[in-house]
Amino acid sequence: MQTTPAAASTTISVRTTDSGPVGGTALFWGDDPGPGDGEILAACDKQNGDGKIAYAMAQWKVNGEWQFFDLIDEGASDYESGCTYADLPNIAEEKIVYVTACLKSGPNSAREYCGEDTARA
Ligand SMILES: [Ca+2]
Ligand SMILES: [Ca+2]
Repeated sequence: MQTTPAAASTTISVRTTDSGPVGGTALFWGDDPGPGDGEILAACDKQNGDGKIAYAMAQWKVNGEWQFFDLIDEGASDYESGCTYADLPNIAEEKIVYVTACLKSGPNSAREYCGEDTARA
């Protein structure tokens, strides 16, 4: 894991590291635009027909223990680009969250082309 940056943003977009047009992104909102200030994670499949789906993961620590949440965006079997969103379990405000964006060949396939960045809950 990286060291904690001095000032991470509350809203970030993380790109997968594949070459050419980006295959996928992970989005994180540290403050839900709706009621409350909860956190939202999204995976976005940005490329139709490339045989890859998007994977997003968020990790943060509670009392020294790593917490973990992930989701995939299958892009309607890879024929439609878009995003899949999920409300995250409550994360303490200002907590640093590590957000990872990867591609996969299928829901149970290995993670590929992973990019990572940090945000604030
Ligand atoms: Ca928040
Ligand atoms: Ca795709």
